[in-house]
Amino acid sequence: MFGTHASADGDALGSELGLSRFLKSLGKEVRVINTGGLARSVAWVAEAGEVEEYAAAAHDAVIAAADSIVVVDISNWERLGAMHKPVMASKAVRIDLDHHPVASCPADLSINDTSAAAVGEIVHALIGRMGGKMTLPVALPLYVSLLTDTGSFKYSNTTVLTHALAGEMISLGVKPYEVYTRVYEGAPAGRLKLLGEALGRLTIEPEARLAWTSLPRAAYAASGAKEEDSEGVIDQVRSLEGIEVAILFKEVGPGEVKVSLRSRFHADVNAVAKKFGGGGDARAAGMTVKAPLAEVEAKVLAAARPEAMRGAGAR
Ligand SMILES: [Mn+2]
Repeated sequence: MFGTHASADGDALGSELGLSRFLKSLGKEVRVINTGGLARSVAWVAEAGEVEEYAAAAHDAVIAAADSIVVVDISNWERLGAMHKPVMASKAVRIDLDHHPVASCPADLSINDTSAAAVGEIVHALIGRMGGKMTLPVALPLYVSLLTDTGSFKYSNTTVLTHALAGEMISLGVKPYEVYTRVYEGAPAGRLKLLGEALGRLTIEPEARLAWTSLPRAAYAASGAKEEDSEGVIDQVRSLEGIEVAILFKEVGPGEVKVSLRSRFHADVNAVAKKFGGGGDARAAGMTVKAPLAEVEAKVLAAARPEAMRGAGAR
């Protein structure tokens, strides 16, 4: 039995499918149960009915009777949402597979490797340790997990191992161009329009080595976009020449703002996020702040500007 966070992304879904398909090939009885659906860009990786959406009536008995429960790619088990309670009440052996710094992990067995680019790498190693044979149905979701968590093999977490594993998966029949196209080039119109809204509001502060933008509720309405359509906007802001820190403010509700922070080389955006009750790592962090948009912008920018100057002139 598997679980991950809401709106399962490429790594969450890819690692649970990779491991569950491998275990099924050994004749194990496996159910993949998630809360909060799958991200649109990667939902195609799952076969029809392969991932079940958690419902208390259908699944509490299954969770209670399971021998083991594997939770993947989730630094805080509270993010299991409605499934958290039955998972904790079960007598099953709880296993955690993760590569995030752990916030809350009440597992019996935890395999956490923060040097892994994706949980998919950990799953690959586990299958190897079990003497398992890698096959295309297992390799495909694991490839998706590597592809998405490394930003198409370009983030700083990408290693020789990541590329070696991708090479192995390609040799098994994974088609990089096809996978890339299915994951990244199915953009709905709303996503591009929302990017336009974000770039139209871009503020560049070259003297502070910082760039930021905001997506108020009106921007979502104007573009017909969904919450998840802002994925990737922050990368566009960070791509700007000469900046160290990029910030995106998303108004997710009245008086509630989700903030994403990215840094290029020197600034520790995790330190900024922590001041507002959030977290992440030095290059990528975020938090949700309950206050009006303009107020959140002012406070976060004031905290981020000195951090953006860290290491200025060091290059
Ligand atoms: Mn991950």
